[in-house]
Amino acid sequence: MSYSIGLVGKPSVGKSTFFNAATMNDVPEGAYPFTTIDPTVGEAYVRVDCAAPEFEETCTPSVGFCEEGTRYVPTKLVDVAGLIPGAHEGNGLGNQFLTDLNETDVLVHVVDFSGTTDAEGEPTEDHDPREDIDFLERELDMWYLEVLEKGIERYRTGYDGGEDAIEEDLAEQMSAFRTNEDEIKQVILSLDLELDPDEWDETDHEELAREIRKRTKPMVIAANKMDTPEAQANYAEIVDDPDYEHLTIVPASAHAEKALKNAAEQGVVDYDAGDEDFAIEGDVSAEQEQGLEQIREFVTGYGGTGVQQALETALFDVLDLVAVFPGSANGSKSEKGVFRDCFLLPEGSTAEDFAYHLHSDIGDGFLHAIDCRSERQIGADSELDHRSVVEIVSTNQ
Ligand SMILES: Nc1nc2c(ncn2[C@@H]2O[C@H](COP(=O)(O)OP(=O)(O)OP(=O)(O)O)[C@@H](O)[C@H]2O)c(=O)[nH]1
Ligand SMILES: [Mg+2]
Repeated sequence: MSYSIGLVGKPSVGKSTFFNAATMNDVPEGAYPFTTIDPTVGEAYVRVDCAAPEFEETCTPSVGFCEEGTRYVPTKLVDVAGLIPGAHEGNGLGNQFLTDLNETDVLVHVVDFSGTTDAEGEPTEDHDPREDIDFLERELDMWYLEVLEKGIERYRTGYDGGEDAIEEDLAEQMSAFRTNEDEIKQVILSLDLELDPDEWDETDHEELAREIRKRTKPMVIAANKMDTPEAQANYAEIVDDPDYEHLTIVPASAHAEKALKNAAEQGVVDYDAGDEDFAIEGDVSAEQEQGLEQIREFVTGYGGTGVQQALETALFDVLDLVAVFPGSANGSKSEKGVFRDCFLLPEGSTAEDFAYHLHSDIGDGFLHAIDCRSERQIGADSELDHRSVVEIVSTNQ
């Protein structure tokens, strides 16, 4: 299974530019709203320090690529159309886009931190990016609320004939959000509510919708257009605002990432996605050099262009995934393609989960696993750390 990251936000914040920079695709970008209409799916990458050098192996990735000891593990990236206020009621391009979001595991909310686009993506000045952060959360919450209320209705009318528990009806109604009865029940209890919707008021409905949204649509904010002084000023102010402290905000410039990747393709700079600096190596005009030096000031100041960092924050910090390499304990000599694969699994995954992830037959025949670094046997229940190298011993190899 590969994970999917959704790029969301109001029109003209730079979603497509971000998408193109991350995937090196060519989706139209434009300074007008709704440049993108259909969601576009591409392959982006997250970086993992490759384990192969520790084993004096070479690495031949089956997917993605490896560059000087860094594995670039593929992830799906979806460029969604812009959301405007009232999308849950069908405004702008409406509900379809909310539905597209359900196909994703985690969201990167691209926000125009420069404040030069209004709520609908039209040019303006001094727009407060906080309004956009609030708006997107509110829009998603309203959408969840609508579906939640349908679930309550379903419970009240005994829609499917049975005497289902409330969490059962809600989980069924909200199944597209990838939630389940246990999670719904946990959320209800965590808000100190009864397991009886007759005891809930409108505020309780809203809180429930919000809490379920938070759990099922975890989010990173990409503070985009940080190459502009306006965005830098807004960023400094917002990361200091206690009301926004709980958010994960990554400063980013999709423009800078794209410029550096283009320059790297032309052989003008030595730059790999996510690097915090670059070297100019080709012949450049004075003008080009000046442009690159401006970008350098930005990337060295913020620790990269932020595009790669936002994707990695989404998968490793927000979704808490770990990367696991299937290995071979006795120093195997490559025939098995020891460092072909690198899988992303939820944190807390055990050796046995990993076996099932490889193949259900391997899981069914699971005997034990071997931690290839220590060459020690590990049991079915041992949890795997990030960058584990594990061999599975199964009766069904
Ligand atoms: N300064 C600056 N401008 C950017 C950056 N990223 C995007 N832009 C500009 O912002 C405008 C909108 O970019 P798009 O990528 O088309 O925005 P979008 O969010 O996909 O817009 P819709 O498809 O209409 O929803 C374009 O003029 C881009 O050149 C950035 O990092 N810095
Ligand atoms: Mg777009």
